[in-house]
Amino acid sequence: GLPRVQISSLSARDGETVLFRARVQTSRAQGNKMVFLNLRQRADSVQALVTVTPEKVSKQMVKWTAGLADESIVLVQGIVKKSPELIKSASVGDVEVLISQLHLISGIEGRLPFTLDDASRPDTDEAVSEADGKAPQFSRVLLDTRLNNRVVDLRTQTNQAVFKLQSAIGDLFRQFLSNNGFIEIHSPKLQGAATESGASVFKVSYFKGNAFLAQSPQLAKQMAIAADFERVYEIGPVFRAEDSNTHRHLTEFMGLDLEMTIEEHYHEVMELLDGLFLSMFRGLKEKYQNEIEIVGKQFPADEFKWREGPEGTLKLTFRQAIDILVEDGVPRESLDDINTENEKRLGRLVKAKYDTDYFIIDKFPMELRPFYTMPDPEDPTLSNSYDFFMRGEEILSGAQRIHDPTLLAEKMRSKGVDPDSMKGYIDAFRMGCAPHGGGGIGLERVLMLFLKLNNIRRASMFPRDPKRLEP
Ligand code: ATP
Ligand code: AMO
Repeated sequence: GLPRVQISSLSARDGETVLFRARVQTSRAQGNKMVFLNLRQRADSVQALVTVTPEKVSKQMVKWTAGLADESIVLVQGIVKKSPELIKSASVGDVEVLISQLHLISGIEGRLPFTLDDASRPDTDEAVSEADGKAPQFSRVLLDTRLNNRVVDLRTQTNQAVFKLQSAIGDLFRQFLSNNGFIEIHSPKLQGAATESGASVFKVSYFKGNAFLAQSPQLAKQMAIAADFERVYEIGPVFRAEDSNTHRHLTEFMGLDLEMTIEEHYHEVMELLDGLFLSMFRGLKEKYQNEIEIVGKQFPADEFKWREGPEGTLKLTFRQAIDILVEDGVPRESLDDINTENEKRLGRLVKAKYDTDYFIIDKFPMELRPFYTMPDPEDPTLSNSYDFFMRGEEILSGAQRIHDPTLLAEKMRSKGVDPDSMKGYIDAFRMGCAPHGGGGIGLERVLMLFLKLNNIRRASMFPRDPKRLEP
């Protein structure tokens, strides 16, 4: 039979008879002798016609075609014809297909919850975002409705691009680390104890006892360093039992984690992480401009900005960050930690002053960081730790780690963690371990903030939050 073709190739096939499978995006009957179809493959679409012809197409076929439900999948055969005028509703708008045969491959049961056209407009939840004066044309479809019917929502051009970009971030992360001597590891997600904080761990039954879902590959990646792997990374699920119903918390997210040995200074890790982010930003901008623009039509955003060249990425100490906020009028007493609101405020202040959406803060107070964080040797109330930010929101957290087992056990106790519950982990340091540090990135946060999607659920194909375990 005929080879099957892609809709995207049709412009180059004027006059050919082609066969392809596609979804019916829309159908529109004109009288009882002709039907216009808009046929779609992922982000590409073309106009097709079914017209009564004496030898091939009967009136019944036209009638049947007119009754096809939107989003049905059909196999069509037809001739490609240059179209006299550009068809604006189709992405391949310079040709149309005159259909001679059409088979239904998969139909629709009942009615779709919303049309793709509706799903392609910003939902009303968007009204909460900074609508910069312009009134977008809101759709009636709320985010919740989209997520309940995610399969249909994911078919929009926007979402096809969003998840292509999500995949690209993973690719760029892997490429950069692989080029820099890292190997990929796979650590267990079933754990005997909590690693980050006891409050945010999911307990699951495990035969006659209990197990915990990993809140981070923290212990395993450090133990890989104790085992002399020197530079390791992992892309894997991270589970957090946080009852945080916010725009940026999920109960399961994809962690991009890495850990490496340090020769002299924890800044070696910061530099590497910075190089990693810059290579991801550049890679996205250079290779995925088309996808970024497509998403921008549904989620308008000012272009993501970072600093290049000799001055490099802006780095502030925690103290400097606090000073910037105090200077802007935030009472110093309220700034033991930087909460989400102040984080965003700082992001805006930094953007105004330094023209960047990306920066680093280091030297956090020790008391704000997890037990495995290395104190600053010059001031033990501070720590050799850092957070990275995009558009004023945290996307990475990391630090140099304590590799001395005695100090580690002491810090555990002071944070209310029982060292006996992590014996295998502390033992790793009793058997000798090089100085090391690393960081963990939330994939969905990076995607959300790069594209300014305003809600992390849009950056997750099937998001999990305290109120959602389905679909
Ligand atoms: P990370 O970004 O490191 O995962 P986080 O954002 O959860 O951490 P926290 O210090 O626990 O870090 O919380 C930071 C902010 O997140 C808080 O200031 C608060 O605004 C918001 N937040 C956390 N939990 C909740 C919650 N249950 N409800 C509403 N907001 C929350
Ligand atoms: P932390 O707990 O800060 O650090 O997590 C690292 C990064 O993961 C993302 N993230 C989240 N994304 C979505 N939903 C959540 N509930 C959520 N919580 C965190 C953020 C955050 O910056 N073990 C350390 C990392 C390390 O030191 O290497 C850790 O897990 O982008």
